[in-house]
Amino acid sequence: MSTQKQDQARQALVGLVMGSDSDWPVMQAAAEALEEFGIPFEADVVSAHRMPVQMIDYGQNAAKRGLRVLIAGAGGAAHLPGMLASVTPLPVIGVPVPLKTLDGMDSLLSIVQMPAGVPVATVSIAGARNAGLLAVRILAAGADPLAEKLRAALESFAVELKAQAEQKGS
Ligand code: RP5
Repeated sequence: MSTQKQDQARQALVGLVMGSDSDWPVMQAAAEALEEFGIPFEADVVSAHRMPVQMIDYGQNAAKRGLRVLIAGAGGAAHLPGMLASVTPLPVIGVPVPLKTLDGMDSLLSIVQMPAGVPVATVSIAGARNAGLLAVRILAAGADPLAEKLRAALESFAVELKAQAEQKGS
C-alpha cells in the first residue's frame, strides 16, 4: 500500500485507515476521489484486532490532530469503523472490504449494524469511491459551531450509554 500517498505539505483533513495492507486495492478508490478534489489526507493501516491500543489512540487523537473525517475500511469481522466511531466525535465512513469468503457480506453487516449513539456511515461493499466523495461532501458542509454542540452532546450520550449498561448489569 502506498501510505506515502499523502500530502506532507498540508494539514490532512481526512484520515483514511484500513485493517490491513491487503485492503489497499479497494481503499485506493477513496484516495483517488480525495485527490481529485485536492483534499489532503493521510493513509494508514490501523487494525482493530492486531493493534487495538494504537487503533484507540488513533481514534482518540484524530480530531485533535486536525482531521475532520475518517474513512475506515476492513474485511471480515470488520470492527475498525465502529470502534473508531466509539472514540471520536468525527464522522466515520465505513467501507466493507470483500474477502474471499462470504463476498463481503460479513464485512458489510459488521459495519452497518451499529448501535444507536455510535453512527457509522456505511457505503456499499467495496464502495470506497463513494466513501471518498462522501468525505468531500461532509467537508464542503463544514459548520464549526455545530461541532462544539456535537461534542457536548456526545459527552451526555456517553453518560446515558454508561447508565444503560449499568442498569442492564444490575
Ligand atoms: C481484516 O482482515 C483486514 O481489514 C483485511 O480485510 C482482512 C485480511 O487481512 P490480511 O490477512 O490480508 O492482513 O482485519
